[in-house]
Amino acid sequence: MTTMANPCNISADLEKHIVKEAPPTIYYVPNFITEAEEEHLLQQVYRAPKPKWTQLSGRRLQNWGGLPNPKGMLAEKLPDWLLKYTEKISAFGAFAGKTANHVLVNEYKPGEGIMPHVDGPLYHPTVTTISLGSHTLLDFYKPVCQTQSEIPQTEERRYMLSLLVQRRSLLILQDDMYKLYLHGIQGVYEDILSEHVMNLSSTGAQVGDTLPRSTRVSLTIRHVPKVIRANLLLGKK
Ligand SMILES: O=C(O)CCC(=O)C(=O)O
Repeated sequence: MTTMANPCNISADLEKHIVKEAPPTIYYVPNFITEAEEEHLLQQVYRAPKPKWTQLSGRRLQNWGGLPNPKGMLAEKLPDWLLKYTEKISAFGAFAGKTANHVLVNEYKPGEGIMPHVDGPLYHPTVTTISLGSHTLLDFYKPVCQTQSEIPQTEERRYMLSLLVQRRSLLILQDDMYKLYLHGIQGVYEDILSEHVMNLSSTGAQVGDTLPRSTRVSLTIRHVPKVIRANLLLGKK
């Protein structure tokens, strides 16, 4: 992909990668990075000291750029190996002219996942993800409807669609796919592709394929609007 001139609008390059079969708006860019870049990024992730990792049930993570919270993120400088990608993705207009300033690194072993959730108001309403090491299947769900109380609103009933997120790809979620619908990853060892996987035409995979999972590392790249700079706290300009 070539970079665009005006980072305030989504680039024409990116428009080509809209997943038209899904509600607005999903961009899926296969092979966004090369194998060499993937290897380099994985090396950098695993080079981080042990205390950088936070172990959760079902995954572990690293926070880069600061810890977002409702009062504002105490911003830390991103390392160069991440800056290269936050700047590149921001230049496509993914954050409406702003530059991404936060990266969450998630590591999922086969059998691990993340519960359905929305990313919420701490972030500019766009999430961009580079995947390393393995594919995953990202599932989307309708929110619980407050007015329909008679029918049990199970996860199964609220399930809407899935995306095959391949290693080295870039995924961008905006609009309703960010704000309204929940996303999650089942903790399974393999994925069997169904007709509910909406981006198959850009993956080379087919309905019925069984894809065993390996360890996946995702770089979740976002913009946190409310930041407190460390030097302000120290009274420096
Ligand atoms: O690993 C992913 O692709 C999803 C991560 C995610 O949803 C999150 O960290 O909130």
